Amino acid sequence: MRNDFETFFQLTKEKLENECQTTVDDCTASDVYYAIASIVKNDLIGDWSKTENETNNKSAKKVCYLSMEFLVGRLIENNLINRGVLNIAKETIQELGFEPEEVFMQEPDAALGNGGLGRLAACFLDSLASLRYPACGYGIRYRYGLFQQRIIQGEQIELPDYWLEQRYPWEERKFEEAVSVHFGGTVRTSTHEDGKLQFDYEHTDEVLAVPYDIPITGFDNEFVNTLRLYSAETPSPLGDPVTCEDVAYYHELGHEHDITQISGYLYPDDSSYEGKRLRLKQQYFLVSASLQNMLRSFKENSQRTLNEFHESFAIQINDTHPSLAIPELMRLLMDQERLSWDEAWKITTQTFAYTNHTTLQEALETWPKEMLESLLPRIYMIIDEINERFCQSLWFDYPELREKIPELAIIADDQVKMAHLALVGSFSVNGVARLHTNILKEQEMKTFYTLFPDRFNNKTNGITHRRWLLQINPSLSSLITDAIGPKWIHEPQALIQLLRYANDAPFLQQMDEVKRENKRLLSEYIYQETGMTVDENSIFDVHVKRLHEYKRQLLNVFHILHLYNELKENPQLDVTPRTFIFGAKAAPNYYLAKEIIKFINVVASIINNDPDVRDKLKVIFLENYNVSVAERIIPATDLSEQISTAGKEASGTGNMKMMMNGAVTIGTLDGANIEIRDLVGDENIFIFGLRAEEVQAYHNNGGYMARDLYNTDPRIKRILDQMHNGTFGREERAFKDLYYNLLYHNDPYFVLKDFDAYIETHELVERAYRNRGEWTQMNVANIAYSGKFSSDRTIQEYASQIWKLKPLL
Ligand code: 26W
Repeated sequence: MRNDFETFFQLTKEKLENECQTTVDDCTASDVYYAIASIVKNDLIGDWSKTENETNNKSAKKVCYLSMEFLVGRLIENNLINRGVLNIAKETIQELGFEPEEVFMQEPDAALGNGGLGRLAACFLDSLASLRYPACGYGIRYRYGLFQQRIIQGEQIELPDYWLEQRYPWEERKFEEAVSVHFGGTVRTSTHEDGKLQFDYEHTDEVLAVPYDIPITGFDNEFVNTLRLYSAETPSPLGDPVTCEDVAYYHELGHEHDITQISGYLYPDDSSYEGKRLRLKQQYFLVSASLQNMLRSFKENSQRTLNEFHESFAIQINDTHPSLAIPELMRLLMDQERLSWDEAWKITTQTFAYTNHTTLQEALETWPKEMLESLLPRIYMIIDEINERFCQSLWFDYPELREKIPELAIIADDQVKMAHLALVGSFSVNGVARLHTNILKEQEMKTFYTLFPDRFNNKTNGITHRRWLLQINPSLSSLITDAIGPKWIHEPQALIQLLRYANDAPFLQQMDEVKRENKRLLSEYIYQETGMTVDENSIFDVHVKRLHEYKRQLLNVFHILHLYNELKENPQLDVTPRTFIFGAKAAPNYYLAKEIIKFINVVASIINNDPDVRDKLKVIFLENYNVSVAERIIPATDLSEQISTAGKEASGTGNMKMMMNGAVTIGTLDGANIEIRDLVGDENIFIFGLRAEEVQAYHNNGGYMARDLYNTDPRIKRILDQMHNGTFGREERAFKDLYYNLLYHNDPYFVLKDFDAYIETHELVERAYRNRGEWTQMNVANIAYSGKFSSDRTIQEYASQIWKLKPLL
């Protein structure tokens, strides 16, 4: 089938007739989508079970990636590329009278994540399969993904994302592999005839965890791993409730809702922890189902003994959200497999590895003791024992740390600190960029680092270049392949060879044309979505990521307002036209973030309707920013805004996607921006602002007075006064809370402090952009050095340094 148009077209025709009950002449884009997805699915099924069987037969070690989020986006195009049939599929679609995009966009985004953490998990799965590492992603099959965002009169409105409305062609329901997860109830302690203590978990509420498997295809390698997403359903003694008639019985019991809502919706917070009971149920549901599944397949397939469980499985917990996996494995090994505490603990601490993704205090999870105790009594008992033994080992083995025990304890002030549990129960703890890992070692987890120095390691994030370059930017990809050959697709570090073309005028010309065409395509999308026309020759200055104060979308708007005020004063000002593009969802309960969205949109409506400036400045807020929208914006970006307060953005991954598509970064020395700068050099990036250690110094010693800048910098005074003196056509004191937060809460993210440097740096950007040759050379340099930021490099590091995993060759 691979490279034979006739066969593919014929297959499509049959699918349309047999599965979509339509014909080549009457089919819709949706029919064609289902037909092609079905062809690809059928084609990979064989490789899917072959991968599974080979992994088991060779009892190859497997990594299990536990995550509450997998921000997958669409799979159709990714799977067509990985299975090597994209071109013939496109030809077939055109032959049927449709545009490929028209068919691909029939697939809903699987938006089962909030932002960076969730998308990283999806990129990792793509790299694991493409590098032939046996792996399985474990997550929750939320019926509602991250909310759909609508901007109504400048304000964010959230709409439910019922992504499973239409049949989702990639998933396989595996009812036969369902397991039960137990909540509540009581623990009866007794002594077993083998003399050991016995813990019987009784009177529990039972929930059925039904797995839905999604194939994760490798690139051009017949390797297919699995993403297993669990759905919460009411246990039914009569077999699969979806197939058997007698479900009514449970309906009237009425607790069906309590059960099914466990996989109802994704919590839309990406930085502030909310101690919601349902969220805790979701976390335990995920880890118990996953571990029961691993233990079952271990016992069915492995020749190893339980004490060698960690030889068969490495389990990565994606932030603290799945860290209940540690006490759950202890429960299963002791209560089910009858191992002793020490045997179980030895296995557990050789199996788990933990990744930290944020140092924001408000994001750190601490569950109330009584909530854990009532919902998961046996798990709480085990956490309590882990804590007891840990504190005792501190007392006896580290007398110098005795006064720090309360600070290090897992349970303190009736709160269970999930980060401490993850740290004590894992053999590896990694940060996601060099600066972030150093901050963990020297600040956030300083004492733990002195305790367990060998556990700490850095794994700088990465992105899959197959989606974020090859798929979304085919014109740039073929230009690169024409220049340096196709090696980069398998070995992204080969992109470095592009440096040979940095002074090759024809190549630079073609690079320019590629970017210009991508900007034209995005302009069309912007017009279609917003009715706004944008100037393709303007600088596309892009700021797309979740809305959070530390990501400083506000600083970006202050630059725009500064330019606006300058132009209003002097309309002849010679500035290169700029199109500012924003995309950002705010957590629904994050008031200030929603105020910033409102502020951006008010500023946009003023500027875009002001005849004095609108041919020089345009501000676009693209609603419902998600994976598919990012795929449209990133190839067209000139300037990538990565302006977080230094020390706050653990890594960032959008910065890497922009770099790989030739965009030039304006940013602070934060997260992975530093490693981008280290590679491209100061001549190919625009760095400004406070360093992380300077920000930390202000936190430790004070000394920053935002109001002084208001009183001394007339540009800042003017902008802040405009913020609430009705300039923006809103009632008085419109954005008073943003205003007060800056002046009376002393600007916690140093927006005013970095204002001057930011403005100056944008002037440097202005100058550089005017020199087209120089700018295009900067694009080439950024692409050339982006190979390091492929998640293939990241995964190879995890595999060799943490998971001790070998590819299945
Ligand atoms: C409990 C609520 C909650 C939910 C999600 C708190 C924190 C999170 C995530 C850890 C937030 C997140 O996505 N962090 C981002 O992770 C990326 C992948 O490592 C990094 O690149 C980003 O810098 C980091 O903000």
